[in-house]
Amino acid sequence: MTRAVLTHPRLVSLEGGEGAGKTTAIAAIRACLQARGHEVVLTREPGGTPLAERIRDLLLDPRGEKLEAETELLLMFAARAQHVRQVVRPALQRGAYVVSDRFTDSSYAYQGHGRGLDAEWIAELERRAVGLKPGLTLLLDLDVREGRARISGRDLWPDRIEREQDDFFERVRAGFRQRAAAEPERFRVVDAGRPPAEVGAAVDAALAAWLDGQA
Ligand code: T5A
Repeated sequence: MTRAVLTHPRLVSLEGGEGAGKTTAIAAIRACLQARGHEVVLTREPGGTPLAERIRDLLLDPRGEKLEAETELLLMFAARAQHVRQVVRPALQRGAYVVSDRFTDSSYAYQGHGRGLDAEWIAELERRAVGLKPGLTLLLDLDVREGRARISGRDLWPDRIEREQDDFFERVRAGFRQRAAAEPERFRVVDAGRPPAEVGAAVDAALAAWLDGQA
């Protein structure tokens, strides 16, 4: 049986490479939606439920045995299946906006483009384990070295994925940009190389224009 991936207008995702400023930009998204009187649920991937947060810990812990690319992909989707059923769908059903710091596009970019896993396999997991995609995805696009420089001052103990080399993150960035070009109605690309206040204003403007277009 073919399962469809439905686009939900109240599911908004924020994507980007390491240190792109997602955490900072999410405040602008919440403020914009709340100013219009909407309930907002902020969440993140991998994570968002107690079990999915435990899977996140497994995924990001740099210690122990090497995590194979296939294992990494399946753990991302195990966390996502739990997150979608326990948090995302119930919130959408009661009328809230769900703003997710990363969603399935990260699996296409990191595990697909970054690790080289088959996009059709990821699409099959998306159809079977997720079944939903955001109505709006804000992609914070940033030079790889600049993103890494931003987080290098913060992280004394980089996580397992942050330890990858620049060429991995260049493939991830190209993957995000390719997805944005393929789905221009869903993606808005924001230049994240500017000061935080300017990035926040650009995120706010992109979201407001998109919401006005929905009305
Ligand atoms: N992952 C995730 C996959 O491989 N597949 C998947 O399917 C999913 C869902 C965890 C990791 O999991 C991977 C991707 C990740 O490697 P994460 O927690 O979102 O995902 O990890 P990061 O992207 O690494 O999160 P960061 O916190 O590092 O980045 P943010 O949230 O984009 O950046 P933020 O806002 O914390 O800012 C980073 C630093 O930069 C400064 C901030 O003050 C902060 O110090 N900063 C700026 N500095 C200058 N100018 C600006 N405009 C700035 N904006 C922020």
